[in-house]
Amino acid sequence: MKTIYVLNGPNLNLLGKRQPEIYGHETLEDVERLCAAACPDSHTIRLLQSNHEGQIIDWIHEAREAACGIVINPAAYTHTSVAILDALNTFEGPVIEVHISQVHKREAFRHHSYVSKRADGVIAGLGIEGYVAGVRRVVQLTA
Ligand code: DHK
Repeated sequence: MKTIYVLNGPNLNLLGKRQPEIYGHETLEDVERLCAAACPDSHTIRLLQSNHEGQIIDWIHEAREAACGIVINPAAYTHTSVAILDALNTFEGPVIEVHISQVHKREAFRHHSYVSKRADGVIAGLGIEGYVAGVRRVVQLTA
């Protein structure tokens, strides 16, 4: 069984409650359910969320041994974190970057992503379906 890490950054624990006009009404539990349902028998997901940069980096290090691929919504760390980029650069499998909102339609500071310098695919603006697309892509690349 291959494991896909689905990593989530700050404030995504409030998904469904936080600015639903931007991020929607669905929760991280909904994301987990949809991603699990998108996996064939050969794959499973481990969905994690933290408001702390170092914790996300520790999970990326853990993924080096434990995961076949990573789907990551780094949230605000997308735009600021060289440390998360560096951690992802130590990971050998596919990395798919997901943003629930269409970041390029939003404030200019959301247009730049450090994580995109490593990501094999970038998805923005599909709502939580973006995670499902990310998981499907990792499955395809690691079948
Ligand atoms: C989520 C966040 O929390 C923001 O900081 C990013 C991203 C966008 C999203 O669309 O999922 O800028």
